[in-house]
Amino acid sequence: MTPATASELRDRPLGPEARMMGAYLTVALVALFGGVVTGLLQALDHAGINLYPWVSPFIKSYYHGLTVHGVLNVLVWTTFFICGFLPYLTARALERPLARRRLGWATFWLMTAGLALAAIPIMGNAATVMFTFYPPLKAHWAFYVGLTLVVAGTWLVALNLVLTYRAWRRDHPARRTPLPAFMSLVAFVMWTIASLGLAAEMLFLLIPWSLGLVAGTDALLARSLFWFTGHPIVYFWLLPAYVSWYTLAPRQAGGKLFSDPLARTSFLLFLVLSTPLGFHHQYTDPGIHRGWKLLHAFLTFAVFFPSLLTFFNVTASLESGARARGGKGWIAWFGKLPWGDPSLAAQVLAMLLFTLGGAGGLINASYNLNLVVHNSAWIPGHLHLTVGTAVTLTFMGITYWLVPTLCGRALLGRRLALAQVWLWFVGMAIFSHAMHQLGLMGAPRRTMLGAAPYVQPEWAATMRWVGVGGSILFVSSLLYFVVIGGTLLASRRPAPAPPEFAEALSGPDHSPLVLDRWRPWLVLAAVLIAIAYGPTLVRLATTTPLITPGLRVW
Ligand code: HAS
Ligand code: CU
Repeated sequence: MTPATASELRDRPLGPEARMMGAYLTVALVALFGGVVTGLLQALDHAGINLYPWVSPFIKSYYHGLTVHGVLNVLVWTTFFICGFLPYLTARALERPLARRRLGWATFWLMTAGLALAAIPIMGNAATVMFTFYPPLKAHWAFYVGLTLVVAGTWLVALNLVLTYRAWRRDHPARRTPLPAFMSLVAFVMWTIASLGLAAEMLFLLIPWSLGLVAGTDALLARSLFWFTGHPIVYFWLLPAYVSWYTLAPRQAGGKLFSDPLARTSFLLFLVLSTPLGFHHQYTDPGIHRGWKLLHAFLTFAVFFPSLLTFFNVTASLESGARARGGKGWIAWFGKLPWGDPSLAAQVLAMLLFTLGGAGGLINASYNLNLVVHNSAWIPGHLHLTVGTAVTLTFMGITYWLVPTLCGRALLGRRLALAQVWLWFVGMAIFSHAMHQLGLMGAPRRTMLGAAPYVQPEWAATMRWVGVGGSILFVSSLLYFVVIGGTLLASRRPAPAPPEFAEALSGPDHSPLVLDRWRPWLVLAAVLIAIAYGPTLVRLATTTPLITPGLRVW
């Protein structure tokens, strides 16, 4: 079969890659819906409104709802969106279909089956362990097995991307990999390395334990393996948003990508630096030497750098667009961005809040300051600016061109979509500010504060703002589903062409060849991981007795 050309792929909205994207997106959107509904209940609890008795046939407790919220939003919405989106963009960028289409569909069904398996105990309140599932909290085995199947599915997506890239490379031995395909590959290769920790935790600890094959487990070893994956997973969510910020948003803004080589550099730094720093989630855990924790702190500061490169490069790219549209001055150009386009507005607003979330990340990463914020409401404040806005609002913005492209109908309700993205921005600013502040006042995270006897009088006003912000976010989500649903069901106008990939002011041919090589970066990543994790993981794995019994506290 001859590969389809880019224009064929584009003009054939329901081509195979697009259909697969549509399938993943459907699951992702259903998950997001469940996630935002449970989120509202939590925010209202903090404002003193307890709706849990009303939903008790479905949601048995605050902690049951929190598990549903976390799993659906950060694990399912993100992962399913990404597994559809990056292969779809890669096929467009390489101007060829995925190497193994049937493998692609088998992967989708494997992941969906895994999700369904995990959903049974989650909905049945037999896996109320939150999205981090720290033992000794113990879930039903189907929860662990189901999530493991989802992770195995992501590896098959990676395999398909690598095979597609290799076939393209055979046909184009001398060309630089097109940027969107290169970035998608980096994201999936990084994730494949990073997910080994979670796979080990599932296969050697949690699955045998939940099946009763071993008597006990160990919290520290499990947490260490979890965070081996749990930190880099945040970049697995973030990098696809970056792909859009680098390769599509500049064009949507009417400009060009400032520097292609700098963009590649940033992604290669993520490949090398994303994994060896998970101890920044475990500064307070006993049993890990503080020297290793300090090393992970320094490496966390290092992985901050590729995001700074992104800040610079993306801002310069947006600026080129705004100036081409008549923008002037040092700052005033910002107003000349095409703010009437909900897809771009969503992404730029996501960037603005992410700037604050990134600064907060640096505070979390600082070994000593972490003691002030760890396990406090500050941390959910941080994660809602990052995965809850940088990623989620960007993905929503992407769907504002993607859904029309997939269904062939123009977006219905552009103004409603604009209201939606601004409401998300405002709602999240209020919500996350209140959460950060509560954390600094000492309020714990992951707690039904509405029922806590130790709530301090000075928390009360801020807790109400959590409810206000959460309610605005919920309204924004409803508008989002109205716009998407309306487009699918009621739009009668044909869809405009999807955004083209941005050209670069400084293009790929300016980049040194080493930026299109894989081996040196993979070796460097492996060496850093071995140094940062090797001694601790070997010691824990060889000396830890697996004797802790499971707990079910819900
Ligand atoms: Fe984080 C905890 C440190 C980024 C998600 N993080 C979490 C948790 C989650 C999460 C879910 O070191 C909670 C986990 C749990 O349940 O326990 N995080 C960081 C650092 C970064 C960071 C240093 N986090 C993320 C991203 C996430 C995410 C991204 C999801 C997608 N985080 C931590 C630490 C903890 C933590 C500790 C543990 C805390 C504890 O004690 O438990 C950095 O990667 C951030 C870098 C970001 C920047 C911003 C760059 C800005 C850009 C926008 C450009 C803007 C433009 C607009 C162009 C440097 C790229 C124009 C703007 C103009 C102003 C003109
Ligand atoms: Cu982290």
